[in-house]
Amino acid sequence: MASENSTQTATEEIRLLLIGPPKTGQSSIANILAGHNVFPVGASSSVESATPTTQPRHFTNKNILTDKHLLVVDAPPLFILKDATSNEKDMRRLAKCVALVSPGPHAIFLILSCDDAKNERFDMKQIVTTVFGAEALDQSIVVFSFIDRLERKGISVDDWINKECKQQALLEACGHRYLVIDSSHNDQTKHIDFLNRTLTMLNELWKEKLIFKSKMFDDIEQEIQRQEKNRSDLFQKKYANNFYGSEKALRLLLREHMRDELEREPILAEADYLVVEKYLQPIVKSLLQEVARYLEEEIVST
Ligand SMILES: Nc1nc2c(ncn2[C@@H]2O[C@H](COP(=O)(O)OP(=O)(O)OP(=O)(O)O)[C@@H](O)[C@H]2O)c(=O)[nH]1
Ligand SMILES: [Mg+2]
Repeated sequence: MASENSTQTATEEIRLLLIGPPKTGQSSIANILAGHNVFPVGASSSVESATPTTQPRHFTNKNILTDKHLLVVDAPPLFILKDATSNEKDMRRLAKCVALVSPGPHAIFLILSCDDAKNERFDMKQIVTTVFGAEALDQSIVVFSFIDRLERKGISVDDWINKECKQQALLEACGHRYLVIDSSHNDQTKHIDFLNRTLTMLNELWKEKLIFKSKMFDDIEQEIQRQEKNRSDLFQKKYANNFYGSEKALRLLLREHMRDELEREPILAEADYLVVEKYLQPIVKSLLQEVARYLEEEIVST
């Protein structure tokens, strides 16, 4: 962790992408990782996803790591797709999040609750493979939330993971990397412990491979760089002329600016969307079946 008065300009960043089914405490965990309450957390009783899908989805903490920026992207639940006609809007939201972590995430956090009845409805292994490709699992960490519910039932986390948890195939595919947390509390000591465990796991993971890359991310990055070039005059005027850091640090600043634009401006999102669309079209088609099943079960259970 960075010291409070660290003055060195960051020249690198760590990008974390969080995905998972709705209502798993994903935004709460995103806040813990980001070190700030920036992602809206909703009431667990409401049926609708509490984090509005139009809400900003990214936050960069510039002080939490020594000499690095930490980008946290809280992706919308992958089950927001309703039917074939509402796909486009939802695909754009997903496309935006993919563009926000360009040129590729350093780690993908798959957020699931310690509730198998709920988890069984989502095949995260299949979803991650469909959206990002099977190699993305090599760069993924499973986070089980709601462990307080196990504790209340008198079940130890280890017992639950080893004897009851039905996510063994996913855990195996992710190299048995997992973390557990009760993300409902603002308990700083627990948060720091979780962050330390996260950092240890990330350091282990990065011994193998630092960034998850794919053809999709390469193409998106190319498009973003093209957009950055188009805006270079504007950037020069606004930033570069008064910037005294290194070239690398300036690039980080510009990317930060691009991400803000990406979330605000429909024109830029449009350009990115066109690039991502060709990847997401077939993905969405294959996800639709899963979504239809989820919605059917949701209707039955309400
Ligand atoms: N008991 C318990 N409640 C939790 C835990 N994590 C989050 N919550 C609560 O669950 C509710 C939803 O939390 P969020 O962080 O918004 O979950 P989310 O997955 O982002 O939800 P959506 O964005 O609405 O899909 C809030 O009331 C949280 O306080 C946990 O580990 N245990
Ligand atoms: Mg949320």
